[in-house]
Amino acid sequence: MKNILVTGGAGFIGSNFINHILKERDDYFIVNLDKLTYAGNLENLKESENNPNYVFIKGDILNNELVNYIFEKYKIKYVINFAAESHVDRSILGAEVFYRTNVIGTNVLLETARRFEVERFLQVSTDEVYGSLGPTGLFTESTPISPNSPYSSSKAAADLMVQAYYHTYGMPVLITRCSNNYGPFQFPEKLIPLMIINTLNNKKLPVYGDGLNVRDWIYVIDHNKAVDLVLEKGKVGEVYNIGATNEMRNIDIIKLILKYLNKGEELIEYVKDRPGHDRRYAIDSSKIQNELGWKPEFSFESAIQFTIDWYLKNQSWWERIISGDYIKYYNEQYQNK
Ligand code: NAD
Ligand code: TDX
Repeated sequence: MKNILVTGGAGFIGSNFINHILKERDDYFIVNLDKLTYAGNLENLKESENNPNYVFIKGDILNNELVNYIFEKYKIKYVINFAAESHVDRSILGAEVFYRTNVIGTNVLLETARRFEVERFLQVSTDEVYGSLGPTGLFTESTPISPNSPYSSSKAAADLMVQAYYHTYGMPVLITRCSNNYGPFQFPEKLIPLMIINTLNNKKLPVYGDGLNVRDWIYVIDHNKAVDLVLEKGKVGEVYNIGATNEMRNIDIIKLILKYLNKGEELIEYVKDRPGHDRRYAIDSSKIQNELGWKPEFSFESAIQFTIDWYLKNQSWWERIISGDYIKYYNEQYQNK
């Protein structure tokens, strides 16, 4: 049995990881440490909560004593660090918590993992650490780090720290850098779920700037399969880019959602641009494909339809979210645009 600490497992990607992996494998015992911030939601884990190979602990990765207790009690040998403040717009409204969780929190995990001599420590990073691309070219693992938002700078800081622990202490670390994810359980502050839910509610669809910014989209299960593979087979000290070669302009995604839901384009509203808005992300994932044999399995055409249908079928999941603190955030983020 492999005892794995998964942090941030009640969020979008982490919960999909746990639900998927517990179905696929019986050799993992997963301890999920999550603070349950606004983004953490135990409803995402209903199908896993009674699994004998799973335990949930509510707590903060910044809590040294708690983290130490978990490593000791559960004899943790593997760590996957998904826990983070993850939304760029929120980092622009208030950056401090991003540096606390994403940088210092990662340091607490690294230090503890070092003391307990873990076998693998996987840091879940993002393509945003590379900054922004012009109209051509792709991010490779050797593209220099050049983050532009408080969020991406906090993720880049964590990456550099993880690499320093490899070089200084010989810690068996791995870093994955994935492009934009979509799928079930994504918090509706992010582009795709926000646009689906606003469309269903006949609310305006706020497009930042000219709507021509490009993101490279990957279905969350493809990302998680890659994370699992890197944990098992990745070479320590290395970075692996993850992406599905699916670049799209924001406005085209929004139009696709409108069309699928049979709504008109009059809902689209161009608003003030995001400050420092990165123009284009695009991932070269040939390293993980050639060295570890990973490749994306889901086509965008079918997985985006599945995702929209999921939000249609799971209205009570997102209605509970958008009736709470979300209203305050939404008004602050979008009121003066
Ligand atoms: P999310 O915001 O949906 O979930 C984050 C989770 O972390 C939540 O459950 C939250 O409660 C938990 N958390 C936050 N602070 C914590 C703390 N101090 N202690 C313990 N738990 C804490 O984020 P996500 O979209 O699932 O992203 C997961 C990871 O993947 C992040 O590290 C993010 O940077 C990275 N990533 C995300 C994307 C994407 O498109 N969403 C792409 C590439 C990389
Ligand atoms: O209301 C909106 N209007 C809009 O035009 C929102 C929320 C977004 N956008 C644009 C901004 C981006 O160009 O859509 C694009 C995608 O925005 P987000 O969903 O906020 O994602 P992004 O900023 O690209 O960052 C995401 O991908 C990398 C995740 O949030 C990060 O956690 C991940 O690291």
